[in-house]
Amino acid sequence: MLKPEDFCLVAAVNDDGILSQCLARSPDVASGRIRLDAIRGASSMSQAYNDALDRCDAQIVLFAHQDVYLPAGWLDRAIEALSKLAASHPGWAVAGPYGVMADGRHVGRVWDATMCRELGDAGFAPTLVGSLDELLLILRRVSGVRFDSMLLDFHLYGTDIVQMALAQGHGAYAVELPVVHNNRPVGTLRSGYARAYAHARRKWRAQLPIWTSICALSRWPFALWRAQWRRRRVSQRPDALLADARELARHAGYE
Ligand SMILES: [Mn+2]
Repeated sequence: MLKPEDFCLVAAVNDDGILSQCLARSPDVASGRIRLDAIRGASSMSQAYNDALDRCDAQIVLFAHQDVYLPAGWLDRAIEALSKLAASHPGWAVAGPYGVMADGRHVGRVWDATMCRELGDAGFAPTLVGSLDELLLILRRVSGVRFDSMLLDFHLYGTDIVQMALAQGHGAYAVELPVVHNNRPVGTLRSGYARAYAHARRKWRAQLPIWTSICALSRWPFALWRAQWRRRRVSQRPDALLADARELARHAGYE
């Protein structure tokens, strides 16, 4: 059985206001039950996350966005769910509350502030996925799986680490551990995202197509173009959060 000391939480932070209104306000973090390692000035997410992995010795390392809120009781639920996962799927290496299966179907349960609704449904068993949403990645240190430090930018590292875990013979699972993603609209999938997409397409060319929560990685980037087109009217990302994280958690019934 896991214990609270077996967990460490890592976040790359570029807005301390958002951190304090979301992730740092999560009851398990505010009480100090989960240690938080906040990284500032990261040059790429995979580099920042690997550095954080080296700085702690926790068995279970949680990598979360600064705009994620862990509802009250989350750590106890995680201890139970991940202990069960280790019993039923001993080869698990990566997990998360929201993912996409190899056939493109989504599985998980999170409240999404931008969509103003819950994504996914309650009551699913741990499900093998080919990609996990980067809002929260749960890594099991004993697997030896790490982020690819060659990966630039701040995109597609969730899909990449899942594919690496699978390639190394481990499992990656969506588990029912709902959180609030107090996100703001993403204005563009050009520049940084398009660069990461091109890299991932080359790296995983033997596995394509790979479905992600944004669009499919495929030999021809039609899915990327479609996703870019759908976002053509999304204006600049707003500076302020759309909602109060704790109110969303209560509204969702998560606490
Ligand atoms: Mn986010």
